Amino acid sequence: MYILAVVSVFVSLQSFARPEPVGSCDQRRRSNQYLRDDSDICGYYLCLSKRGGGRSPLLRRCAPGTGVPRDYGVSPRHRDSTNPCVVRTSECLRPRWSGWGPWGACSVTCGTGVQWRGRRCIRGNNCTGQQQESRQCLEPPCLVWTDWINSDSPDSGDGDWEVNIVPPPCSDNQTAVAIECRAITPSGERIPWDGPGQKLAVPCVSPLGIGCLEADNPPVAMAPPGVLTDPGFTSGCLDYEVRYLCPVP
Ligand SMILES: [Ca+2]
Repeated sequence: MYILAVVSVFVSLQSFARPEPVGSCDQRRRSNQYLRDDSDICGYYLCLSKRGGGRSPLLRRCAPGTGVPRDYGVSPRHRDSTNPCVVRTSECLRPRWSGWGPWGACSVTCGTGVQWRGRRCIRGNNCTGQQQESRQCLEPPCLVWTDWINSDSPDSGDGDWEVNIVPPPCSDNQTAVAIECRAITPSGERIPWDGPGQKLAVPCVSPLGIGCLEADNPPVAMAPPGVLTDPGFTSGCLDYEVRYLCPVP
């Protein structure tokens, strides 16, 4: 989980919200062109020619104590060919955080985990406060199999009933999402519950269980002495056991 959390932080740090220029560079212009920073009045974008042709915006910072008018690029009184750092402002002297980036991936794929997001100091390097923050995230519940449960035996004389397990197999009253059943032969071998010759009163269904009435099936020829409680009766039920797939709260 720790490794996943670190990866999550890394992903988050890679996705900081970045300022964007307002508008785009005019590719045909030869004179200077400045674009406003959409998130900060203390910086701007200068359209510079790229090697190989074309012009692209590059972020520049205003001199300390000067800033860009908030209506730069919007009001016609500001021409986009003159340096926009024409306002004197103390705001551009103080360190400042960027906005928070998006939340990173949850540290787990099921159950309760943690996710992170980050921000960066976009003015100076003395921003106070946390660069990252975390929160709890909830993914679909984790699922885990119980141990195999065998709460009844054909020895009891009424067949084998692995239904309505007490106490309930899943903790905190969670409902099992799946069940598996298997049969145990008198020799101890585990075989599929739906093998030939096994007629069941309750087939393997979730969350009920599995049940076999003692008179349902023909006698079990391989039953060893002592398996049957009534000397006059020959049960055909094998001994079943069940396990449940439970959500983990
Ligand atoms: Ca059983």
